Amino acid sequence: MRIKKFVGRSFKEALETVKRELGSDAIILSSKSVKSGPFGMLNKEAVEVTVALDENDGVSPEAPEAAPSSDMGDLLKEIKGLREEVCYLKETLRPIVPALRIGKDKKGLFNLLVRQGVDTQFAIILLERSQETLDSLKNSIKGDIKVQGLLPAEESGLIFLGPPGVGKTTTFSKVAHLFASKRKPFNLISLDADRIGSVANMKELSQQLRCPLRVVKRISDLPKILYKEMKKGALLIDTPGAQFSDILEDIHDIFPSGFPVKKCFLIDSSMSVPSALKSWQKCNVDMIDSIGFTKLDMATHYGGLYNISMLTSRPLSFITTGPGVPDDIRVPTSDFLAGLIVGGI
Ligand SMILES: Nc1nc2c(ncn2[C@@H]2O[C@H](COP(=O)(O)OP(=O)(O)O)[C@@H](O)[C@H]2O)c(=O)[nH]1
Ligand SMILES: [Mg+2]
Repeated sequence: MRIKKFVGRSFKEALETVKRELGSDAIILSSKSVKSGPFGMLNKEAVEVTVALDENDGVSPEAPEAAPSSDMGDLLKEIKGLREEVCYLKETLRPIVPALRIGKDKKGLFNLLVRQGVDTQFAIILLERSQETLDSLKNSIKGDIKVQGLLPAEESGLIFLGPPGVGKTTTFSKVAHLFASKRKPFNLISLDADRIGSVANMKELSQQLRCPLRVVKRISDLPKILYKEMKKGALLIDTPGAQFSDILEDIHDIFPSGFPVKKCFLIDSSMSVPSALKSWQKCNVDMIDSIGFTKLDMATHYGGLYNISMLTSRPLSFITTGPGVPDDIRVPTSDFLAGLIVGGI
C-alpha cells in the first residue's frame, strides 16, 4: 500500500491529479485545507488530498482499471466511492461550516476553545495562527490580549463606568486603596449623589484613606472641581449606573477638547458575552480608554474574556476576583489570562 499526498487549488483539481497519476483505484484517505503559493510563499488557499494505492493495482495512468476480483475488491470500491462523496461534501460545506477548515491535528484544541466559550470564528483564526500545541495556542492568545494595568490612571485618575451592579463602587474603593498603598496623592469624586447609602460609604472611605471627597450632582459642575483638584493628584470618579451612556454624552459635550481622566468601562465576567456587549454598545465606545473585568470569581468559564477583549479592542486595566475591599483586585499578566481562557484556574 502506497500513501501519497496531492495538492490542488480545489478538491476537484487535486482529485484530477490523483486520477491522472494513480488511476481511479486510488483510495482517498483524507483531505484538508492548506496554504500554498509560489516561491514558497504560504498565501494561497489549497486542498491537500491524501490517497492510498495498493501496489498490486499498478500505478500507471494507462493501467487498465482492475475489475474487482472478489468481495474485498467490491468493498474497496464502495469505500472509495464513499470517501470521494464525503470529501466532495466537505468541500461544499466548507464555506458554511468554517470549522471544517480546522485539520484533525487541531480539532482537540478547537473543541477546547469552543467549550470555554471562545467564539467559533475567533477559535478558527487563533488556530490558524498557532501550532498544534497548547503552548502555541496560549502564545497566540497572549499576543491578542493587551493588559494596560493602572499605570496610566496613576497620573490623571480613572472614572468608572458601566451598568448598575457591575461593581463600579466596589472597584472604585479597591483602586483607592491601591493608590493609598502606593502613597499616590488622589481625590475621590462621586457622581452618585442621590443615594444616601452611597454617599455615606464614600465619606467613610475618604476618612479611612485620609483623602478628599467631593460629591457632585451634575457633570456640568465637574470642570471647575476637576481642574482645581487635579493639581493635587489623580482623581477617582464613581458614577451611578442607571444612565451610564448619558454620563459619557455629557462628558463629551462639557469637555469638547477631551476629558482629562481615563475612562474605564467595567464588564461583569459572569454575564453572557451578548449581554455584556449590549451594555458596551449602548454608550459612545470611542470615548472609552480601557476595560476592567469584574466578578471573575463568579464566572464558570473564561472564553468570553477573549471575545470581549477582541470585540471591544480596548486594553485591560484590572480584573476583580471577589467582593472584598481592598484585596480582590489584581492587574493580571496576559500569560495568566491566556491560561484562564484555555481552561486553567
Ligand atoms: N463576587 C463578586 N462580587 C462583586 C465583585 N465586585 C463587586 N461585587 C458585588 O456586586 C454588587 C454590586 O457592586 P457595586 O460596586 O455596588 O456595583 P455598582 O452598582 O456598579 O456600583 C455588590 O454586592 C458587590 O459586593 C467581584 O469582583 N466579585
Ligand atoms: Mg455604585
